[in-house]
Order: sequence, then C-alpha cells, then structure tokens
Amino acid sequence: MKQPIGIIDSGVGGLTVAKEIIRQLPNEQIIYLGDNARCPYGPRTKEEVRAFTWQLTEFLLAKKIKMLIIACNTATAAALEDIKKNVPIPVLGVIQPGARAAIKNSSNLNIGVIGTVGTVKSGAYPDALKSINDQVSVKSIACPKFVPIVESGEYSGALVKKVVAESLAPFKGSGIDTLILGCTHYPLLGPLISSTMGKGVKVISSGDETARETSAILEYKGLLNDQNEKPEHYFYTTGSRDMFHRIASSWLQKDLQHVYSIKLN
Ligand code: I24
Ligand code: DGL
Repeated sequence: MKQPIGIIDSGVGGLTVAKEIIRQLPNEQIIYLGDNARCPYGPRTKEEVRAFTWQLTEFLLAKKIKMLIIACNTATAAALEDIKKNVPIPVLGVIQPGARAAIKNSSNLNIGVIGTVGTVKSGAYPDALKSINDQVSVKSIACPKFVPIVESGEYSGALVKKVVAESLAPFKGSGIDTLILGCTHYPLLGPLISSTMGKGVKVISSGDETARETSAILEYKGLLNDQNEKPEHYFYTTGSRDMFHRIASSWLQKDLQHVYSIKLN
C-alpha cells in the first residue's frame, strides 16, 4: 500500500523516531508534522496536550495516511488512548514499545524511566510496564533540563555532564538494570546517560523500539508498500520553515526538498 505513514510530534525531537523508521522501512513514505510553534509539550497540562495532539492528528488524517505514529512521549501519555479509540487507522505511540523492550531486557524487573514532567506525572510508563508484567518495580524521574540542553546543541561538555549526573542521582542504589529514555530528545544524550548509569544498566530508546513495532504492524496488517521507487518525504511545521529545514536536513543528512510551514486552526 502506497499511502504514507504519518508521524506527529511537539517539534523536531520526533525526528529521532522518523530517522529510525526511514532506516528500517526505506520503501515507506513519511509525512511528519511538528508543532514547533507550541513546543515544548512537556510542561503543559494533559488537557492542553490532548487538544493539540488531536489537531495534529486531524491534519495528517486529511493527508490520507495509512498509519499514525505519535512520536512524542508527552503526547502519547496524554492522548494515545483517546485517539486510538476514535480513528480508523492503526495508531502507535512510543510508550508501549519502550515498555515492552524494557521488560524483555530486564532480569530483575527493576526498571527506571526518565521523561518530561508531563510524561512522568501521567504514570503512563508504569501503567504500560505493569500491564505487561505486574511484578515490575518502576522508578520514574522527570528531567526537565534535558530538552533545553539538547536544543541548545551543546550536549557534551563538563556542565552538561554535571546536570546529567545530578538529574540521574536519585537512581543510585535503586537497583534498576534497565533505563527507558521516555523522551524524543534523550537519545542525543544517550552515550552520556549510559556512561553515567554505568555498565549494569541497559539504556533503551523508546523511539527505536517504536520503529521496530511500526514495521511489525504494517507487515502483519498487509500495509507495507510493495513498490520500491524511493519515496519523497514531506515535513510540516507550525513554526519557522527555515529552522525546521536546517535541523531536519542536518539530522537526516539530506537536503530536504519538501518542508512547509503551516497554520493549524
Ligand atoms: N535540537 C533540537 N531542537 C532545536 C537542536 C535545536 N537547535 C539545535 N539543535 N531547536 O532538538 C528547537 C527550536 N529552538 C528554537 C530556539 O529556541 C530553542 C528551541 C533535537 C533534535 C533531534 C533530532 C541541535 C541539533 C541540530 C541538528 C540535529 C540534532 C541536534 F541542530 F541535536
Ligand atoms: N517530544 C517531547 C517528548 O517526547 C519532548 C519535547 C517537549 O516537551 O515537547 O516528551
């Protein structure tokens, strides 16, 4: 099936998920919408995030997508259930794939989660983990400083190292053997987070797991694109076209031809 896969996010962070989907499913066309004008979602109320996420969803449904990926953890936590119930195509968030991979990896069922304030407050990761295995013990920590660090482009260096160590200090002595990166931006801090946590903790990127699951769902439902002319991907932002073009082209290592700024009503 030739129709595109839709990906929504609060901004550019979801490009970490998009990149992995493009890598794993090179024949699939992607339509990405980032709500840069209203980014970040992390500190907002659940009601607000849910309303925004519905607007993004409706924009992409009008583009005839065959499947919707909610790449933003905060949006998944606030709106996935509601959207899933009310749209006629498969909808996948980033939380369940991350939770599944964490359970699969963990030997002691002692799992850590980091994310935005909204994601941690929602309890969506503990809920997802417990619905897979009710024996699991979960410790979640909000790391509100991490998104601004990544967006500053300065995500190595002594100062960043210090912030990461301080933010993750509450995990000391917790006995976790698996840590879920429950935010689109955190994979960019992945190596630093991993070295801070040490060898005994496996770090799991929810976005990478989501790309794997996307591929499994499309295959199972017979929705994969059977043609193999290289697809052209489309990118929409509610913010500045040039800013989005610059970050996305650099991240995807390609001078993107189809980047548009749009207004949502
Ligand atoms: N990374 C992200 N967001 C940005 C950025 C970045 N600017 C540089 N880099 N800006 O997210 C978002 C909008 N700004 C506007 C001004 O105020 C602050 C917010 C992470 C992107 C993950 C794909 C660094 C950078 C880059 C290219 C690729 C990756 C990356 F420029 F981290
Ligand atoms: N995309 C968000 C997430 O994964 C992080 C950025 C934001 O707060 O909007 O939770």
